[in-house]
Amino acid sequence: MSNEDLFICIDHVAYACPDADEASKYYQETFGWHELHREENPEQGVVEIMMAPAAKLTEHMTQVQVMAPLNDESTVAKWLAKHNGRAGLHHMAWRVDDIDAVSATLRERGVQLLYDEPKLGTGGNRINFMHPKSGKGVLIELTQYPKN
Ligand code: MC0
Repeated sequence: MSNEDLFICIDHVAYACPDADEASKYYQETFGWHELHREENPEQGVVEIMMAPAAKLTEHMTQVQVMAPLNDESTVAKWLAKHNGRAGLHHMAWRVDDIDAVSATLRERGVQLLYDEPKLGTGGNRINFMHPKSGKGVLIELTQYPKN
């Protein structure tokens, strides 16, 4: 794949906190942001709320994903514990058109992806993650929207 075809935009930046409802309320009341979507993802061990300054999502808008652990086994619970329970930025997600092709190209370039095959993400997206070592200290998610 050529470099131009790899990534579309920053889809979202993920904020990890102990209480997603409390954080969403703060975003709404203080910043006037909107909840665009929410769901629980048991496989990832999170409840997550997609938020934006606009009430409607436009094509390349970056959202904030407010997420909290569903249980103590969640990777996000582990991350919060490591940070003494303090909320903060957890990862960013880069939108791709074809996660299989992008993953193959990244692997050829020596990037370590966490899963052999993409897993289910928010809104039915197909997702994978680059290990923080491959993201220069940042956990980076790849996310592909469902194809019609
Ligand atoms: C860990 N590390 C991070 C990090 N988490 N670096 C940057 N950002 C993070 N969020 C670093 C640690 O500091 C450590 O570095 C090394 O990675 C190993 O960390 P660990 O504490 O020993 O933890 P592990 O290895 O057990 O797990 C880390 C790993 C895990 C990234 C593999 O968190 C994971 O599987 N994450 C992917 C799944 C995930 O995060 N799901 C929640 C979002 P040193 O230098 O000390 O070795 S789900 C989601 O987002 C979905 C719903 C969606 O958007 O659709």
